[in-house]
Amino acid sequence: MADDQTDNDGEEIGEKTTKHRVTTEEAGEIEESEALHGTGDEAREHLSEDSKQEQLDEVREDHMDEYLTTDQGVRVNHTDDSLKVGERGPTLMEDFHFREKMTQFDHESIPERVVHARGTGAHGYYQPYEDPDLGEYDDISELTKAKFLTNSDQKTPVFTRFSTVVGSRGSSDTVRDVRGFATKFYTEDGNYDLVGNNIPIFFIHDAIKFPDLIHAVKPEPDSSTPQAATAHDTFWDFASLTPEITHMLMWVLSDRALPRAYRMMQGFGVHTFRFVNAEGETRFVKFHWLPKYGTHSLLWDETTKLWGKASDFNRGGLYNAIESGTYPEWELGIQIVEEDDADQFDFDLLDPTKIIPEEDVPVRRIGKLVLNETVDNFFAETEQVAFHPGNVVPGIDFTNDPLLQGRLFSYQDTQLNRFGGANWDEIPINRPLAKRHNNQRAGFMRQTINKGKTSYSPNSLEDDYPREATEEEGGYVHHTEKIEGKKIRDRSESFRNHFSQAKLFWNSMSEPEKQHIVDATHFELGNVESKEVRERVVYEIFNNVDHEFAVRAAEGIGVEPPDEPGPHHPDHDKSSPALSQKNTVMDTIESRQIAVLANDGFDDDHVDEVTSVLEEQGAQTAIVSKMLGEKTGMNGDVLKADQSHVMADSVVYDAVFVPGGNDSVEMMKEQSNARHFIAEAFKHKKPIGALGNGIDLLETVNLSDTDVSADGDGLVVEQGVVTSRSGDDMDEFLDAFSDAIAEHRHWERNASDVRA
Ligand code: HDD
Repeated sequence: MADDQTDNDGEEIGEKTTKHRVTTEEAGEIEESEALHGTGDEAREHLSEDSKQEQLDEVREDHMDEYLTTDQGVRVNHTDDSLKVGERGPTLMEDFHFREKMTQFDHESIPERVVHARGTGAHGYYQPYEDPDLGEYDDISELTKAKFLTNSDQKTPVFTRFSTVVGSRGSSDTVRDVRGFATKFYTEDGNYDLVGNNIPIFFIHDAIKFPDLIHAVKPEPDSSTPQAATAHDTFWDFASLTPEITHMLMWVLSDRALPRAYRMMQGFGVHTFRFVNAEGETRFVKFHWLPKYGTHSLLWDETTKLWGKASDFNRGGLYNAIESGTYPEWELGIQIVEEDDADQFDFDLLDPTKIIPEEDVPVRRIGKLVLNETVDNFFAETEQVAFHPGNVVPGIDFTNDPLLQGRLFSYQDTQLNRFGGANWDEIPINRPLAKRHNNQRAGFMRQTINKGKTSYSPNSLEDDYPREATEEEGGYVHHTEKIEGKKIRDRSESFRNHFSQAKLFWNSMSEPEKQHIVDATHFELGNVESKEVRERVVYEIFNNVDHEFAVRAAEGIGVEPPDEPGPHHPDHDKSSPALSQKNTVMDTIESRQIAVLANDGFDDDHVDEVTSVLEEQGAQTAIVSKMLGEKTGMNGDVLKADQSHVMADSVVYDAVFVPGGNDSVEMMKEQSNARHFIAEAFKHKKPIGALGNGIDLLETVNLSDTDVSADGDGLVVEQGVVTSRSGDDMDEFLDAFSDAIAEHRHWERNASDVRA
């Protein structure tokens, strides 16, 4: 078979793949047989957006109006006491209900994922663009024969799981970490898994280093601390000795590692993959997910508070967005490189620590992903979903990226550990919509009942079914590539430039973004006890990226700043605007969370108008009061408080609005929690709106000591603080407030005089 695949002649390969069975004489018989058994294309299911849900419906179960039963279906008449000899006597072995209930419980947990244990997922669909106006549409059937990427009439059902990498299953969502972004497409040609991250590159070149990387970053083996954090000796020790990690360090230290929400982060396939078209021509491709709501981040200070106040912040955010009908959405982007152009870059396309700058190869937007359905059962769906980068369909193929090649082994293997057997692909969430027939028919927990006598190939007893498909019939044929070489354990010279793109990243950051990276080094390396490690990171890694960066990092961590740039520092001032979050989408407030601070006596008109206009634009508002319960406005409107100050701080919201209303505002001026709410929102550079004497609450945080003024009768807009004391110019106020929210943060604000 290997010989067959070195031959690029499609016709011949097609013939050979069916060599055991299809003789010309038998052709008529097979055609007849196909009609009976349904292997022909015409018999393929036509998928719709709902196909996966319909398949899952077959196993969904609702217990309403049902009796409690044992697993054997016997109705249970008493589940609160075990069967005993006398009221105070020992429990009896014959209590089958107790035994079953306890055994099931004892076996409820499965091993958590060794990485990406903490996550959440949702159902949705992918659809290629049909209308060029919706994106930079090209008919990409010239590039790939993958039907789910080219047939714009079809919505392919998907399941997407987001995750953090390092923390265990119960860890906090908002830690500094890479986020996983894995999507399973249930295509008519079988399952395709795009198992990516929210950062376009990776830590290491070769999968053989993955266990070292993960051992270094996980809690240290003696103390088992810290949880879900890179800020400790072993990670930075490994990093300081592994210069290929440099580019990734810059991303992980940046705001990208603190996404505001899963729906507000990019995704990347990371590796260079290969597209194959119907003619067998191939091109290199990089995949991008571009979020409709922009790429926005939390501030470090917010994340640490969220660990306590809302440790499920990202998980809950995805669930609530979907349940409220604000569906998370991404465009799928591709960067294409012709095979002949692969050598034009100053890096190797097979090196997973490099991006292709978007300014060099633009991202073409070819379709959209919409997540519109939450799961019914977290364990059955999100925990049991099993991804594998090796799950590809015709039209998509691999490259020799050594990280990718190693992943192709690891994922299948890890599922065997998680599920304890090979039949995990039969679990409903993993089951493809495309028909499955093969000779794998046994193993733990086998669900399918395969009929027939034969489970081998070739066979003559059952007409050689299930039979191989030719390429024309949709059979997957691996890309033919001529490879010659010596067997060596080494790394390509073309992988050895570790610092150039790290410098590109640093150069591309706005000043606040640079400051956040520096602040992150102070926390991360500040937590490293070994001075030697701290020094090595500064002198051998950071100083070979950018001298100024290295000095700023050194100053905060008790390391003598270097005198001059490191010997390998790249002497270029190139930048890539696409890398800065400053240039992300800022024209929508859809899915933003706005707190409205109101107590009894609030101005009903202010609340009514502001909340209805913001919600019309897709934001969600929540009334935050001192206590839960009903609040009555000055004109008699009654509102229910969604949150009390004890429950929710400003860190949970994107913006805050303070309506007027004497009693309401006077009460809040006396409440330290309400003042803290405003001060913290201000410090975190969030948009703040206030009408009427709501402005007085803002004054309690010493706005006058900052550069921001709320003086004036009419509309005043300054550094994201939008006020109007008269409230007469409501339309202008709403426009300005909405623009301020769309901007997300107001970096120009100097919040250092405000104590939060
Ligand atoms: Fe991995 C899980 C993404 C490198 C081995 N990986 C996992 C998940 C994501 C990624 C999103 C979670 C899937 C889910 O939600 O169930 N991994 C990546 C990316 C990488 C990468 C984008 C680099 C480009 N991974 C990588 C390497 C190896 C692994 C080099 C090993 C050689 N990854 C695994 C794993 C996991 C996994 C151990 C744990 C759970 C699982 O697979 O299903 O096999």
